[in-house]
Amino acid sequence: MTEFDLVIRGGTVATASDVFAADVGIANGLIVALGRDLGVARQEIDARGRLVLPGGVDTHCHIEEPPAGKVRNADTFSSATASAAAGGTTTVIPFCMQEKGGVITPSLRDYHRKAEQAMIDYSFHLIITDPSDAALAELPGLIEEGHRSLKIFLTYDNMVLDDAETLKVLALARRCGALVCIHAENHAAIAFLTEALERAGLTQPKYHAWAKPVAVEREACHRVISLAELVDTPIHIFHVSGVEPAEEIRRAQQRGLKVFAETCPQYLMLTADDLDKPGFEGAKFLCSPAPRTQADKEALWGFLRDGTLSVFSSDHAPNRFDDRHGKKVEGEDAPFSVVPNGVPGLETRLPILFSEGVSSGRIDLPNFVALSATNPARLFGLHPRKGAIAVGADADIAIWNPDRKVKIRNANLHHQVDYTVYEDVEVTGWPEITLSRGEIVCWEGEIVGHPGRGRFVPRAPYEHIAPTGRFVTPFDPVSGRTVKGS
Ligand code: DUC
Ligand code: ZN
Ligand code: ZN
Repeated sequence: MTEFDLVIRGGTVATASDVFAADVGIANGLIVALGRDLGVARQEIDARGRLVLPGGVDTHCHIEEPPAGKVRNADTFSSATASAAAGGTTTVIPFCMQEKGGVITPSLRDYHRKAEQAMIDYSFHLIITDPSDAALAELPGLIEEGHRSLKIFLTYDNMVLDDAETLKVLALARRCGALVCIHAENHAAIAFLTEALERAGLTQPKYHAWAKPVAVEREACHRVISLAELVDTPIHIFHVSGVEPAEEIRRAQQRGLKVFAETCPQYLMLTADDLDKPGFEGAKFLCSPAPRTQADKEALWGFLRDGTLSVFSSDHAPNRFDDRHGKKVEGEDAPFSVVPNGVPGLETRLPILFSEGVSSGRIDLPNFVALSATNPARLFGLHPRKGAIAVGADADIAIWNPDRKVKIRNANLHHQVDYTVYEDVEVTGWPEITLSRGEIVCWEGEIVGHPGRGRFVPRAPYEHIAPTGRFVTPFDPVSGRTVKGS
């Protein structure tokens, strides 16, 4: 008779397609059996009345990035991954950033060293800030090593790529087999609006949303979709904030393009009004794209249900509020344009989606599993090892109490940021136990995993990054060949 290392007994298992009663048998860090009344185990978890779900896969989170001027990330790999685990997440993909003017390898070496303190498994996106010949020459080797996703920005002074640079990265990604992720906002338009607002003396945090209206995001989405279509490269659009950009994406998908997209908790929970708090308080909510309207918030659920937005990530940005290395880097009277962007959220991502989605009846449980774990794992080449409860998958599992009510309090979270934008929000449903490769890393809010147990997960070529084979003219500009049937 098989002896398991661990059996999770009596729970309700949910996958991206099914919900069923089963015990989960684990051996050597893997799921080895699913069924009723599994046999002997060295350790057991009683999961009666609980949901047994794949551990979350958070494919957009900022962890221990190098300082930007005086701004420093508050989290280390150790604190960020502990926080992720406490929130039911078992794999993260943060960002290794190319230093402007430099190549990528030194940053990547350094980032791998920092990540050795992770408590859960991880992979990396490579942020390309400067697609110089030297940087582009390194990329095929780095992609081959398993770094199969790149991120580019269409805004921010020190990171923006113009259309020609964007095309270069897209073409290389297609040649080498990598997914290009995009921060889509129109840089020149934002600079123009920011300057005009500052000239008019309108510099408080609430004007961040005026400098970045939805049109700048919609335009950039449309543009990058068009550029990707020209070279037939699959893309993934990050942090979609509302209806107009989501409609651009849906149109592209309906035309058969490989355009994928995500949204994040802040766009389901916040509006531009949150930036309009007394004093500097609004800076806590300042993120890009900016939070939109109540109508956008509500409509995003429809795009999550119909698959236009197939991934739900945190975009965890660990900037402290009351800190000269965080939101207050230039003091409390500083204009919105110098406040670091982003909100923290590794630990609250899944409780928010579960509570606002499943408990509130907006999405069903398989949809929750798909958005939080299975789809991101598939889209980024981690599936079926990650994001699945299936025989042979890593035993990355979160055991949820669907009825537990928790009032979110920053004091109870495990990140090193001094605030959450969800302070006092009550959620229904909470992950009580998290396992990574069969080891309990969080038990009832207590971190029991150790830093350094997480492993880098290299990614091989996979289906989502394959081109469609369709071109806008009878010529493929990447291969230089004339093609038929376009
Ligand atoms: N974009 C991100 O992806 N994260 C934080 C800030 C930003 O603008
Ligand atoms: Zn971004
Ligand atoms: Zn981000």
